[in-house]
Amino acid sequence: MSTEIYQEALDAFANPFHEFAVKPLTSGLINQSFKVTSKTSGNSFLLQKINQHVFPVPEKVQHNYELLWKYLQSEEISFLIPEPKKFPGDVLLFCDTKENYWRVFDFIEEAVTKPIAEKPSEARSVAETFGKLTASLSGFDSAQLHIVIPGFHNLSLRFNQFRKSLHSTNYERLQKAASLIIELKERERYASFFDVMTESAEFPKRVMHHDAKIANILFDEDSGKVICPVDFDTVMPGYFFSDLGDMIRSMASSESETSVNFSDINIRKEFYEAMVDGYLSVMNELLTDSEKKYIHFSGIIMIYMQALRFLTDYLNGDIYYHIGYSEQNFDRAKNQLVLLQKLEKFLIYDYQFKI
Ligand code: GN1
Ligand code: MG
Repeated sequence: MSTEIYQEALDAFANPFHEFAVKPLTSGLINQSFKVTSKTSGNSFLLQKINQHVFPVPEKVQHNYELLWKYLQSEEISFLIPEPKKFPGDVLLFCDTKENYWRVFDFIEEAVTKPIAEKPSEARSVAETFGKLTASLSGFDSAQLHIVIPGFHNLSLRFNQFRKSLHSTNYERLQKAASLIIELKERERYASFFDVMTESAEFPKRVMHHDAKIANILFDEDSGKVICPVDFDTVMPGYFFSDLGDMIRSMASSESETSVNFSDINIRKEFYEAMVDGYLSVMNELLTDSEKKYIHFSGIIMIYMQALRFLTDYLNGDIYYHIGYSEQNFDRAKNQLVLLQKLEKFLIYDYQFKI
């Protein structure tokens, strides 16, 4: 009898007498995913264990996805998202005897993901795609969505969590992080600016993906075209800068977020401009004047937030993000801080930006 973590869920979803090849997919930092392929038919599906430390009520995550799926189907909006598959009993979630929660998606074949954008046109189409997601859902009542992680992209909250992590007793880590801590503290004004912005009616809540990095886009292996976004766990009402900001974070950078070649991290102007242009080409009508005026804050807010989150987790002892090696959260935070510094310089010189 196999003791693999996924076995019970796999048996519940599929015919236990069939043989399957199961391949772990390792790129996510939160959930555990497996590509399962039937040895008989050759067809595959995606089996995923929801991280309950991050999503304590998995039902809420699945409820949100079902709402989105149904809305996008019923409105006949041509916006593709992966089909959620049901377990016997017509349910979207399976709880195994260890109280792990599992779900299944249609597996989209001949698709690839990328940690970094290869050309500006690619960055533009990703920006159009995430823009279209929000635009397609502009008629959807976002109040129906569960807030799966309260304050998820609230920069002040993230700053406060960072401040608390400074009380850590891991002195070795505090010492190693000393210069990063100073740099991040010096930028507290971004959190204050975030508060001012989000208190104003000029910054309305919209349906946001909240993890709009390029790694969450499937591309067609042959044509290189965008197929669809994935990872909708954090779709919630939020502010416009979340998605554009995560795109800038993951596509304007010349290095991926896992890179430790810190001196090679730069802002790629053509990619940056392609994204802002692509996003506006879809969202221009929906955005308020203030949102457009402050559009260049998007990257600043999200990169700063990610640097805070990675360093907070490092100081807290790696309790949130999966890590591949002991100092990875430190390296991730440093990567994001360097990127933030490069973006600040870029915006000051190229956009006469005042920060
Ligand atoms: C996490 O879902 P995943 O592993 O792609 C995180 C995002 C971060 C991202 C950094 C729920 O994304 O907020 O931006 O890592 N998701 C959650 O790559 O915290
Ligand atoms: Mg995610």
